[in-house]
Amino acid sequence: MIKTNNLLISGLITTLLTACSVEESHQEKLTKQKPNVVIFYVDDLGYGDISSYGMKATQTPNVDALAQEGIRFTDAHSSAATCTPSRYSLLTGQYAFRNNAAILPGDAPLIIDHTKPTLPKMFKRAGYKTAVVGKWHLGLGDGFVDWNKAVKPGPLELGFDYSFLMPATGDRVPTVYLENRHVVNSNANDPITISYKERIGQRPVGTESPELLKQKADLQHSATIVNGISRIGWMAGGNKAEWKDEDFPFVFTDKAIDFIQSAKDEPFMLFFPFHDIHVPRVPHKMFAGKSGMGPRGDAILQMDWMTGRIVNELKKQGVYDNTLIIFSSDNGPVMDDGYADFAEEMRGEHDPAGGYRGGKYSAYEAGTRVPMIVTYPNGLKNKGDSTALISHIDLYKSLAEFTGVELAQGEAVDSENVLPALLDAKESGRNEMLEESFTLSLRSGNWKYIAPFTGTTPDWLANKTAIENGLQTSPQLFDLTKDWQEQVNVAEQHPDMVEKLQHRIDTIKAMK
Ligand code: NG6
Ligand code: CA
Repeated sequence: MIKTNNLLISGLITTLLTACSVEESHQEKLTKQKPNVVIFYVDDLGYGDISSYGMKATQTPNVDALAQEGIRFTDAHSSAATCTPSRYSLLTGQYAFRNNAAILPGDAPLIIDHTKPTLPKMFKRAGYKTAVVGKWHLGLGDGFVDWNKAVKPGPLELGFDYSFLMPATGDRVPTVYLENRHVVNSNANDPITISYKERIGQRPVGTESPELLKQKADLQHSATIVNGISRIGWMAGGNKAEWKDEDFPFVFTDKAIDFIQSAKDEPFMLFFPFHDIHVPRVPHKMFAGKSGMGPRGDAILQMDWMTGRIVNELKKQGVYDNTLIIFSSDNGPVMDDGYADFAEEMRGEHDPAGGYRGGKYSAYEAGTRVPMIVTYPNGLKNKGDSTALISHIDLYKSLAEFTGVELAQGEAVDSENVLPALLDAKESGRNEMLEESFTLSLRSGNWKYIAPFTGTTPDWLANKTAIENGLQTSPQLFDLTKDWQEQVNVAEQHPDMVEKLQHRIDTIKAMK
C-alpha cells in the first residue's frame, strides 16, 4: 500500500516537474524570440489629452501606467497634422507630399503603392506575423471597388497577414467593417454601393431628417444616416453589415485580442489605429457621460479602456515583457470637427493641446506634437521623460534596426533611425525635423520655421481662419526656447535663418 502511494506520489511529482519544465521552456521561448511590436495609434488625440501629459479633468489610468513603466516623450510628432498623410508616412517612411497624400474620401483607391516596400512588409522580412485592426483611411482597391466582392489591393497586399478595418473614417461611408478582403455580414441580395457625388439608396439623410439624429452635424456630414449619425457620402444596401458606433470599443479590441492569441508563439506586429477620439464621438454607455467633458472626453476614457484591455491580454499571454509598445496619435486635437458634440462648450479648463499653439490641421506645434509613450520591459535602458525630437516617420528605420532588417537602397528615404532614443530616455533624437500641414514647417535646433503658404485649403476649412492654422503668405520663425507657444514671429529679425531653413526645405523636397 505504502509502496503504491510512493509510486503514485513520485509519478505525480514527475508529471508536475515535466509540466513545469514544458511551461518554463515555453516561457523561455517567448522571451528568446524576437520582441513583438504593438503600435497604438489614437486619432486626433492632443498633447494635453492624457493625464500623464497634464490632463486634470479626467484620468487615463491605463495609458498612464504605460508612461510609468516606459519612456514619456515630450517632443515626439506625427509626421503630419492630418490623418491620411500621417498614416502614409508611418507605413512608407516617406513624406506624404511626395505622393500628394491628402485627406481621402471613402471611395478613394489605395494610395500606397503595393509593389513597393512598406513597414508591414519589412516586418514580414524579419519573420513577423502582422496585423492591422482599426481605422484605415488610406484608400482601398483600384478606384472601382465593388464592396460585395473581394476588395483589393488593400492592407493584405501591403504586407499585413490579417486586417480588420473601418475602411475610411467613422464619419464617412461605407459604415461597415472589412475583414481581410470582405465586408463583414455582406449580403448578395442587399448589395452595398457608395457615392461621394450624389445621393443613392433609401436611407434617410441628415439634411432632410434631423429628427433622426443623435448629434447635429454640419452640411458636409449631413448625408446618409446610419445608427442615428449622418455621415459624409451616401450608401445604399448593406443593412445587415452596418456598424453600430457604440460597439467599436468591443469589436476592435476583440479582434486585436484574437490576433494576439493566434500569433503569440511567433514574433508579431500589431498596428492598432483607433477610431477614437475622432468624430463622430459616440462612446459606449460604459463611458458616456463619465468624463464630465461630453462625448470627446468620454471617447478619451473609452480609448484608455481599450488600451488597457489589449495590454492586459499581452500580460495574460506572457508576452508583455517581450513586447515593444508604441502609443501615440496621428495628429493634434480638434474640438468641433463637424458634429455638435459640445466638445468646446464642455471642456472647462481642459487644454487638449497642452499649451502648445494650434491643433489638428495647423502648422503650429500642436498640429503634430502628440503624446508618445514607449514601453519594453525587457529592453529599455533608461525609463522616464525624454526630450528627444522624434517623428513617426522614423519608426520605419528604427524598427528595421530593432528587428534586424537591412533596408534596400531608397527604402523609407525620409525615415531616420532613432532607435537609441526609443530605448533610452537619455538619448537624443533628430537634429532637424519636417512637419507637414497645408504648408511645410521645419524644426532645427531651437528654431521653428513655417514656410509661406501658397496653396489652397478645402472649402470647409476656410471658415477656420488661415491665421489660426498657421497659414500665412509671409515666412514665420519662432525661437522655441524663448517662445514655445509660437507667439512672436521673428522672421524679419533673422532673414539669414529664414533663407537657410527654406533652403533646407527645398533640398528635402528635391530629394528622391
Ligand atoms: C475633413 C472632415 C473632418 C474629418 C477630417 C479627417 C469636413 C467638414 N471635415 O474633411 O470631419 O473627417 O476630414 O480627419 O468634412 S482625419 O483625422 O482623418 O484627418
Ligand atoms: Ca486624425
